[in-house]
Amino acid sequence: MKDALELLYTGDLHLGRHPSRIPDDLDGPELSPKAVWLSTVQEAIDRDVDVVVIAGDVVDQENRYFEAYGAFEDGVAQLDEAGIPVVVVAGNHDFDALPDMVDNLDADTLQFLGRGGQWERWTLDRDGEPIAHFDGWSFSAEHVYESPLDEYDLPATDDAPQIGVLHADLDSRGSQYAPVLSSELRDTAADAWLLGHIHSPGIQIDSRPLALYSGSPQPLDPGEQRAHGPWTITMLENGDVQADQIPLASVRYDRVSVDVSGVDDPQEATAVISDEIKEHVRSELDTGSLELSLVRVHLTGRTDAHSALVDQHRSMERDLGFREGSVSVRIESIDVDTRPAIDLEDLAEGDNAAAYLAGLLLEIEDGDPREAYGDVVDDSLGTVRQAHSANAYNPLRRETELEDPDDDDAIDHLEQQARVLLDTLLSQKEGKA
Ligand SMILES: [Mn+2]
Repeated sequence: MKDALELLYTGDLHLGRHPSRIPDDLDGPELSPKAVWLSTVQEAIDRDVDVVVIAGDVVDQENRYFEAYGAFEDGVAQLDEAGIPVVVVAGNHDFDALPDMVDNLDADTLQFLGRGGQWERWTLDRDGEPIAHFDGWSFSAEHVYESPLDEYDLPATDDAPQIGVLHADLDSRGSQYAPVLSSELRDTAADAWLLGHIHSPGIQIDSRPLALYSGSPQPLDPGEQRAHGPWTITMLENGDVQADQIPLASVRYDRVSVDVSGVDDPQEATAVISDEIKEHVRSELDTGSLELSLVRVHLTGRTDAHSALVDQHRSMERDLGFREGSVSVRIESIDVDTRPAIDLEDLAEGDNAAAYLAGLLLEIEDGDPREAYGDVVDDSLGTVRQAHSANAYNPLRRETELEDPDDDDAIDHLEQQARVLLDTLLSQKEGKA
Protein backbone atom coordinates (compact mmCIF):
# COMPACT_ATOMS: atom_id res chain seq x y z
CA MET A 1 0.00 0.00 0.00
CA LYS A 2 1.22 3.48 -0.89
CA ASP A 3 1.76 5.67 2.15
CA ALA A 4 1.37 9.05 0.48
CA LEU A 5 -1.26 10.52 -1.80
CA GLU A 6 0.02 11.70 -5.17
CA LEU A 7 -2.08 13.75 -7.55
CA LEU A 8 -1.48 15.41 -10.89
CA TYR A 9 -2.74 18.99 -11.05
CA THR A 10 -3.29 21.34 -13.98
CA GLY A 11 -5.71 24.06 -15.12
CA ASP A 12 -6.31 26.78 -17.72
CA LEU A 13 -5.95 24.29 -20.56
CA HIS A 14 -7.93 26.54 -22.91
CA LEU A 15 -8.53 23.66 -25.30
CA GLY A 16 -9.47 25.11 -28.69
CA ARG A 17 -6.94 27.94 -28.51
CA HIS A 18 -3.45 27.96 -30.03
CA PRO A 19 -0.22 29.59 -28.78
CA SER A 20 0.38 32.96 -30.46
CA ARG A 21 3.42 34.19 -32.46
CA ILE A 22 4.41 30.69 -33.67
CA PRO A 23 6.36 30.91 -36.99
CA ASP A 24 4.31 29.33 -39.81
CA ASP A 25 7.04 26.90 -40.86
CA LEU A 26 7.19 25.37 -37.37
CA ASP A 27 3.50 25.32 -36.52
CA GLY A 28 1.47 22.17 -36.20
CA PRO A 29 -1.05 20.30 -34.04
CA GLU A 30 1.72 19.10 -31.69
CA LEU A 31 1.98 22.67 -30.40
CA SER A 32 -1.69 22.89 -29.41
CA PRO A 33 -2.90 22.80 -25.79
CA LYS A 34 -4.71 19.61 -26.80
CA ALA A 35 -1.40 17.81 -27.43
CA VAL A 36 -0.02 18.88 -24.03
CA TRP A 37 -3.29 17.87 -22.32
CA LEU A 38 -2.94 14.39 -23.83
CA SER A 39 0.70 14.11 -22.72
CA THR A 40 -0.44 15.24 -19.25
CA VAL A 41 -2.95 12.37 -19.26
CA GLN A 42 -0.20 9.95 -20.31
CA GLU A 43 2.02 11.27 -17.50
CA ALA A 44 -0.77 10.66 -14.96
CA ILE A 45 -1.15 7.09 -16.20
CA ASP A 46 2.62 6.41 -16.25
CA ARG A 47 2.96 7.72 -12.70
CA ASP A 48 -0.18 5.89 -11.61
CA VAL A 49 -1.33 8.91 -9.61
CA ASP A 50 -4.32 8.65 -7.28
CA VAL A 51 -6.29 11.45 -8.91
CA VAL A 52 -6.07 14.23 -11.54
CA VAL A 53 -7.23 17.74 -10.55
CA ILE A 54 -8.17 20.44 -13.11
CA ALA A 55 -8.75 23.96 -11.77
CA GLY A 56 -11.03 25.39 -14.47
CA ASP A 57 -10.90 26.98 -17.94
CA VAL A 58 -10.67 23.60 -19.66
CA VAL A 59 -12.41 25.07 -22.70
CA ASP A 60 -11.39 28.34 -24.26
CA GLN A 61 -14.52 29.52 -25.98
CA GLU A 62 -17.74 28.15 -27.31
CA ASN A 63 -16.97 28.43 -31.02
CA ARG A 64 -14.26 25.79 -30.63
CA TYR A 65 -16.50 23.69 -28.46
CA PHE A 66 -16.32 20.54 -30.58
CA GLU A 67 -12.55 20.49 -30.84
CA ALA A 68 -12.28 21.05 -27.10
CA TYR A 69 -14.98 18.54 -26.31
CA GLY A 70 -13.29 15.79 -28.35
CA ALA A 71 -9.91 16.37 -26.75
CA PHE A 72 -11.29 16.49 -23.23
CA GLU A 73 -13.39 13.37 -23.79
CA ASP A 74 -10.39 11.52 -25.16
CA GLY A 75 -8.26 12.28 -22.09
CA VAL A 76 -11.01 11.54 -19.58
CA ALA A 77 -11.70 8.21 -21.31
CA GLN A 78 -8.02 7.20 -21.04
CA LEU A 79 -7.94 8.13 -17.35
CA ASP A 80 -11.22 6.30 -16.80
CA GLU A 81 -9.73 3.22 -18.41
CA ALA A 82 -6.73 3.46 -16.08
CA GLY A 83 -9.04 3.86 -13.07
CA ILE A 84 -7.83 7.40 -12.26
CA PRO A 85 -10.59 9.77 -11.09
CA VAL A 86 -10.66 13.39 -12.29
CA VAL A 87 -11.73 16.32 -10.09
CA VAL A 88 -12.66 19.41 -12.09
CA VAL A 89 -14.19 22.84 -11.44
CA ALA A 90 -15.38 25.45 -13.97
CA GLY A 91 -13.65 28.79 -14.58
CA ASN A 92 -14.83 32.04 -16.11
CA HIS A 93 -14.18 30.78 -19.66
CA ASP A 94 -16.09 27.51 -19.34
CA PHE A 95 -18.75 28.31 -16.74
CA ASP A 96 -21.40 27.13 -19.22
CA ALA A 97 -19.48 24.76 -21.54
CA LEU A 98 -17.94 22.56 -18.83
CA PRO A 99 -21.21 21.52 -17.12
CA ASP A 100 -22.55 20.56 -20.57
CA MET A 101 -19.46 18.51 -21.40
CA VAL A 102 -19.56 16.75 -18.05
CA ASP A 103 -23.24 15.86 -18.48
CA ASN A 104 -22.63 14.53 -21.99
CA LEU A 105 -19.58 12.49 -21.01
CA ASP A 106 -21.38 10.72 -18.20
CA ALA A 107 -18.10 9.22 -16.89
CA ASP A 108 -18.36 7.82 -13.35
CA THR A 109 -14.80 8.81 -12.54
CA LEU A 110 -15.35 12.48 -13.46
CA GLN A 111 -16.12 14.62 -10.39
CA PHE A 112 -17.39 18.06 -11.34
CA LEU A 113 -17.49 20.07 -8.10
CA GLY A 114 -19.29 23.26 -7.12
CA ARG A 115 -21.94 23.40 -9.82
CA GLY A 116 -23.97 26.60 -9.69
CA GLY A 117 -21.41 28.26 -7.39
CA GLN A 118 -22.27 25.94 -4.46
CA TRP A 119 -19.30 24.51 -2.55
CA GLU A 120 -19.17 20.75 -2.76
CA ARG A 121 -16.95 18.05 -1.21
CA TRP A 122 -15.89 14.77 -2.80
CA THR A 123 -13.92 12.18 -0.88
CA LEU A 124 -11.42 9.78 -2.42
CA ASP A 125 -11.35 6.39 -0.70
CA ARG A 126 -8.77 3.62 -0.70
CA ASP A 127 -9.76 0.24 0.73
CA GLY A 128 -12.85 1.80 2.23
CA GLU A 129 -10.89 4.51 4.07
CA PRO A 130 -10.90 8.19 3.08
CA ILE A 131 -7.50 9.30 1.75
CA ALA A 132 -8.36 12.85 0.65
CA HIS A 133 -11.24 15.32 0.64
CA PHE A 134 -11.64 17.74 -2.27
CA ASP A 135 -13.60 20.94 -1.71
CA GLY A 136 -14.52 22.61 -5.00
CA TRP A 137 -16.40 25.65 -6.27
CA SER A 138 -17.29 26.51 -9.88
CA PHE A 139 -18.07 29.69 -11.79
CA SER A 140 -21.74 29.83 -12.80
CA ALA A 141 -21.45 33.13 -14.71
CA GLU A 142 -18.68 34.85 -16.63
CA HIS A 143 -18.16 37.40 -13.86
CA VAL A 144 -18.15 36.84 -10.13
CA TYR A 145 -17.57 39.92 -7.99
CA GLU A 146 -17.70 38.36 -4.51
CA SER A 147 -15.15 36.08 -2.90
CA PRO A 148 -16.27 32.44 -3.20
CA LEU A 149 -14.80 31.96 0.29
CA ASP A 150 -17.66 34.07 1.71
CA GLU A 151 -19.90 31.06 1.15
CA TYR A 152 -17.44 28.34 2.17
CA ASP A 153 -18.77 26.45 5.18
CA LEU A 154 -17.73 22.83 4.62
CA PRO A 155 -16.66 21.26 7.94
CA ALA A 156 -13.02 20.71 8.91
CA THR A 157 -11.94 17.06 8.91
CA ASP A 158 -9.08 15.20 10.55
CA ASP A 159 -9.29 11.74 8.95
CA ALA A 160 -7.57 12.69 5.66
CA PRO A 161 -5.97 15.69 3.92
CA GLN A 162 -8.34 18.40 2.76
CA ILE A 163 -7.65 19.99 -0.65
CA GLY A 164 -9.39 23.08 -2.01
CA VAL A 165 -9.90 23.42 -5.79
CA LEU A 166 -10.83 26.87 -7.01
CA HIS A 167 -10.69 29.12 -10.08
CA ALA A 168 -10.16 32.60 -8.66
CA ASP A 169 -8.17 35.84 -8.78
CA LEU A 170 -5.90 35.83 -5.72
CA ASP A 171 -5.14 39.06 -3.85
CA SER A 172 -6.60 41.25 -6.57
CA ARG A 173 -9.25 43.39 -4.90
CA GLY A 174 -12.08 44.51 -7.14
CA SER A 175 -11.44 41.77 -9.70
CA GLN A 176 -14.49 40.51 -11.59
CA TYR A 177 -13.12 36.96 -11.58
CA ALA A 178 -13.84 35.71 -8.08
CA PRO A 179 -11.46 37.81 -5.96
CA VAL A 180 -10.06 35.94 -2.94
CA LEU A 181 -7.45 36.95 -0.39
CA SER A 182 -4.55 34.84 0.87
CA SER A 183 -5.84 35.50 4.39
CA GLU A 184 -9.16 33.85 3.46
CA LEU A 185 -7.36 30.74 2.23
CA ARG A 186 -5.25 30.68 5.42
CA ASP A 187 -8.44 30.81 7.49
CA THR A 188 -9.64 27.47 6.13
CA ALA A 189 -8.75 23.99 7.37
CA ALA A 190 -7.45 23.01 3.91
CA ASP A 191 -3.93 21.56 3.59
CA ALA A 192 -3.59 22.88 0.03
CA TRP A 193 -5.38 25.20 -2.38
CA LEU A 194 -5.04 24.27 -6.05
CA LEU A 195 -5.93 27.40 -8.00
CA GLY A 196 -6.77 28.25 -11.60
CA HIS A 197 -7.04 31.51 -13.59
CA ILE A 198 -3.52 32.96 -13.74
CA HIS A 199 -1.65 31.42 -16.67
CA SER A 200 1.87 31.85 -15.29
CA PRO A 201 2.64 29.08 -12.81
CA GLY A 202 3.69 29.94 -9.29
CA ILE A 203 3.48 29.08 -5.62
CA GLN A 204 1.52 31.81 -3.81
CA ILE A 205 1.60 30.53 -0.21
CA ASP A 206 4.47 28.25 0.88
CA SER A 207 2.68 26.08 3.40
CA ARG A 208 -0.27 25.55 5.77
CA PRO A 209 -1.99 25.76 3.42
CA LEU A 210 0.18 25.51 0.33
CA ALA A 211 -1.50 27.58 -2.39
CA LEU A 212 -0.41 27.73 -6.01
CA TYR A 213 -1.40 28.41 -9.58
CA SER A 214 -0.59 25.51 -11.90
CA GLY A 215 -0.49 27.89 -14.88
CA SER A 216 -1.46 26.71 -18.36
CA PRO A 217 0.22 23.39 -19.23
CA GLN A 218 1.03 25.00 -22.59
CA PRO A 219 1.82 28.74 -22.55
CA LEU A 220 -0.41 30.69 -24.92
CA ASP A 221 1.31 34.02 -25.49
CA PRO A 222 4.65 35.81 -24.96
CA GLY A 223 3.48 37.18 -21.60
CA GLU A 224 3.43 33.62 -20.20
CA GLN A 225 7.16 33.12 -19.80
CA ARG A 226 9.38 30.38 -18.38
CA ALA A 227 8.64 26.66 -18.10
CA HIS A 228 5.05 25.39 -18.16
CA GLY A 229 3.48 22.02 -17.41
CA PRO A 230 1.29 20.17 -14.90
CA TRP A 231 2.38 19.63 -11.29
CA THR A 232 2.55 16.64 -9.00
CA ILE A 233 1.21 17.32 -5.53
CA THR A 234 2.27 14.84 -2.85
CA MET A 235 0.51 14.74 0.51
CA LEU A 236 2.95 13.15 2.97
CA GLU A 237 1.93 11.20 6.06
CA ASN A 238 3.35 13.91 8.35
CA GLY A 239 1.00 16.50 6.85
CA ASP A 240 3.57 18.18 4.60
CA VAL A 241 2.59 18.95 1.03
CA GLN A 242 5.11 18.87 -1.81
CA ALA A 243 4.60 20.52 -5.21
CA ASP A 244 6.78 19.80 -8.25
CA GLN A 245 6.32 21.07 -11.77
CA ILE A 246 6.76 18.69 -14.72
CA PRO A 247 7.87 20.78 -17.73
CA LEU A 248 5.69 19.05 -20.35
CA ALA A 249 4.99 22.14 -22.47
CA SER A 250 6.26 21.96 -26.06
CA VAL A 251 6.46 25.76 -26.37
CA ARG A 252 8.31 28.21 -24.16
CA TYR A 253 8.38 32.02 -24.24
CA ASP A 254 11.25 33.97 -22.72
CA ARG A 255 12.68 37.45 -22.59
CA VAL A 256 16.43 37.95 -22.80
CA SER A 257 18.10 41.30 -22.26
CA VAL A 258 21.30 41.92 -24.23
CA ASP A 259 23.64 44.86 -23.62
CA VAL A 260 25.28 45.77 -26.94
CA SER A 261 27.31 48.72 -25.61
CA GLY A 262 30.39 49.29 -27.70
CA VAL A 263 29.27 47.11 -30.59
CA ASP A 264 30.30 48.70 -33.93
CA ASP A 265 27.80 47.31 -36.45
CA PRO A 266 24.74 45.04 -36.81
CA GLN A 267 26.90 42.00 -37.71
CA GLU A 268 28.74 42.28 -34.44
CA ALA A 269 25.42 42.83 -32.63
CA THR A 270 24.03 39.68 -34.25
CA ALA A 271 26.98 37.67 -32.93
CA VAL A 272 26.58 39.07 -29.41
CA ILE A 273 22.80 38.42 -29.37
CA SER A 274 23.29 34.92 -30.74
CA ASP A 275 25.83 34.09 -28.00
CA GLU A 276 23.54 35.40 -25.26
CA ILE A 277 20.59 33.37 -26.51
CA LYS A 278 22.66 30.19 -26.79
CA GLU A 279 23.83 30.77 -23.23
CA HIS A 280 20.21 31.22 -22.13
CA VAL A 281 19.09 28.05 -23.92
CA ARG A 282 21.90 25.97 -22.43
CA SER A 283 21.49 27.17 -18.88
CA GLU A 284 17.70 27.55 -18.64
CA LEU A 285 15.84 25.12 -20.82
CA ASP A 286 14.71 21.67 -19.83
CA THR A 287 14.63 20.22 -23.33
CA GLY A 288 12.74 17.00 -22.55
CA SER A 289 9.36 17.93 -24.04
CA LEU A 290 10.30 21.27 -25.52
CA GLU A 291 10.08 21.76 -29.30
CA LEU A 292 10.05 25.51 -29.73
CA SER A 293 11.62 28.29 -27.69
CA LEU A 294 10.48 31.80 -28.63
CA VAL A 295 12.69 34.57 -27.32
CA ARG A 296 11.87 38.26 -27.01
CA VAL A 297 15.17 40.14 -27.14
CA HIS A 298 15.58 43.44 -25.37
CA LEU A 299 18.60 45.41 -26.63
CA THR A 300 20.21 48.05 -24.42
CA GLY A 301 23.39 50.12 -24.32
CA ARG A 302 25.08 52.91 -26.28
CA THR A 303 26.40 51.78 -29.63
CA ASP A 304 27.52 53.10 -33.03
CA ALA A 305 25.12 50.52 -34.49
CA HIS A 306 22.06 52.20 -32.94
CA SER A 307 20.49 53.53 -36.17
CA ALA A 308 21.33 50.39 -38.11
CA LEU A 309 19.71 48.25 -35.38
CA VAL A 310 16.55 50.37 -35.52
CA ASP A 311 16.48 49.90 -39.32
CA GLN A 312 17.42 46.23 -39.48
CA HIS A 313 15.91 44.58 -36.42
CA ARG A 314 13.02 43.08 -38.42
CA SER A 315 15.34 41.13 -40.69
CA MET A 316 17.48 40.16 -37.68
CA GLU A 317 14.34 38.69 -36.06
CA ARG A 318 14.00 36.35 -39.04
CA ASP A 319 17.69 35.50 -39.43
CA LEU A 320 18.67 34.76 -35.83
CA GLY A 321 16.93 31.38 -35.42
CA PHE A 322 18.84 28.14 -34.82
CA ARG A 323 18.41 24.61 -33.52
CA GLU A 324 19.75 23.43 -30.19
CA GLY A 325 19.42 19.64 -29.98
CA SER A 326 15.75 18.91 -30.63
CA VAL A 327 14.59 22.46 -29.84
CA SER A 328 14.02 25.15 -32.49
CA VAL A 329 14.99 28.53 -31.12
CA ARG A 330 13.41 31.57 -32.78
CA ILE A 331 13.27 35.27 -32.07
CA GLU A 332 9.73 36.32 -31.22
CA SER A 333 10.68 39.99 -31.49
CA ILE A 334 13.53 42.43 -30.87
CA ASP A 335 12.87 45.58 -28.83
CA VAL A 336 15.57 48.09 -29.77
CA ASP A 337 16.11 50.15 -26.64
CA THR A 338 19.69 51.17 -27.47
CA ARG A 339 21.01 54.74 -27.69
CA PRO A 340 23.49 56.35 -30.07
CA ALA A 341 27.13 56.20 -29.01
CA ILE A 342 28.52 59.38 -27.50
CA ASP A 343 31.14 61.34 -29.46
CA LEU A 344 33.12 62.87 -26.58
CA GLU A 345 35.37 65.11 -28.74
CA ASP A 346 32.34 66.58 -30.46
CA LEU A 347 30.46 67.15 -27.23
CA ALA A 348 33.44 68.74 -25.46
CA GLU A 349 33.37 71.57 -28.02
CA GLY A 350 30.21 72.99 -26.48
CA ASP A 351 29.74 75.27 -23.51
CA ASN A 352 27.34 73.47 -21.19
CA ALA A 353 27.19 70.77 -18.53
CA ALA A 354 27.50 67.97 -21.10
CA ALA A 355 30.62 69.59 -22.59
CA TYR A 356 32.16 69.84 -19.12
CA LEU A 357 31.51 66.15 -18.44
CA ALA A 358 32.77 65.12 -21.90
CA GLY A 359 35.97 67.10 -21.29
CA LEU A 360 36.44 65.43 -17.92
CA LEU A 361 35.98 61.96 -19.44
CA LEU A 362 38.50 62.75 -22.20
CA GLU A 363 41.08 63.88 -19.61
CA ILE A 364 40.46 60.68 -17.63
CA GLU A 365 40.99 58.64 -20.83
CA ASP A 366 44.28 60.51 -21.35
CA GLY A 367 45.32 59.48 -17.87
CA ASP A 368 45.73 62.81 -16.04
CA PRO A 369 42.59 64.73 -15.14
CA ARG A 370 44.35 66.51 -12.22
CA GLU A 371 45.70 69.36 -14.28
CA ALA A 372 42.39 70.59 -15.68
CA TYR A 373 39.98 69.10 -13.15
CA GLY A 374 41.97 69.11 -9.88
CA ASP A 375 39.09 70.43 -7.79
CA VAL A 376 36.67 67.69 -8.82
CA VAL A 377 39.29 64.98 -8.25
CA ASP A 378 39.90 66.36 -4.75
CA ASP A 379 36.16 66.45 -4.05
CA SER A 380 35.82 62.91 -5.26
CA LEU A 381 38.76 61.77 -3.11
CA GLY A 382 37.19 63.43 -0.07
CA THR A 383 33.86 61.66 -0.69
CA VAL A 384 35.42 58.27 -1.28
CA ARG A 385 37.55 58.58 1.91
CA GLN A 386 34.52 59.64 3.93
CA ALA A 387 32.59 56.59 2.74
CA HIS A 388 35.59 54.39 3.46
CA SER A 389 35.84 55.54 7.09
CA ALA A 390 32.10 55.36 7.77
CA ASN A 391 31.26 53.31 10.88
CA ALA A 392 28.93 51.07 8.91
CA TYR A 393 31.95 49.58 7.09
CA ASN A 394 34.01 48.78 10.23
CA PRO A 395 33.46 45.00 10.05
CA LEU A 396 34.25 45.00 6.32
CA ARG A 397 37.50 46.89 6.88
CA ARG A 398 38.58 44.48 9.62
CA GLU A 399 37.89 41.41 7.54
CA THR A 400 39.31 42.49 4.23
CA GLU A 401 42.08 44.89 5.24
CA LEU A 402 40.94 47.42 2.67
CA GLU A 403 43.54 50.04 1.93
CA ASP A 404 42.83 53.74 2.16
CA PRO A 405 41.42 55.08 -1.10
CA ASP A 406 43.89 57.04 -3.26
CA ASP A 407 43.75 59.21 -6.38
CA ASP A 408 43.13 56.22 -8.66
CA ASP A 409 40.07 55.17 -6.65
CA ALA A 410 38.79 58.73 -6.67
CA ILE A 411 39.21 58.95 -10.47
CA ASP A 412 37.46 55.61 -11.03
CA HIS A 413 34.57 56.82 -8.95
CA LEU A 414 34.51 60.12 -10.81
CA GLU A 415 34.49 58.40 -14.20
CA GLN A 416 31.53 56.18 -13.26
CA GLN A 417 29.54 59.12 -11.98
CA ALA A 418 30.42 61.32 -14.99
CA ARG A 419 29.27 58.57 -17.39
CA VAL A 420 25.95 58.08 -15.58
CA LEU A 421 25.37 61.84 -15.44
CA LEU A 422 26.27 62.42 -19.09
CA ASP A 423 24.11 59.50 -20.17
CA THR A 424 21.17 60.92 -18.23
CA LEU A 425 21.66 64.41 -19.65
CA LEU A 426 21.84 63.14 -23.23
CA SER A 427 18.90 60.76 -22.79
CA GLN A 428 16.78 63.68 -21.64
CA LYS A 429 17.87 65.66 -24.68
CA GLU A 430 17.29 62.71 -27.05
CA GLY A 431 13.89 62.15 -25.44
CA LYS A 432 12.88 65.71 -26.32
CA ALA A 433 14.18 65.57 -29.90
MN1 LIG B 1 -9.83 32.08 -16.02
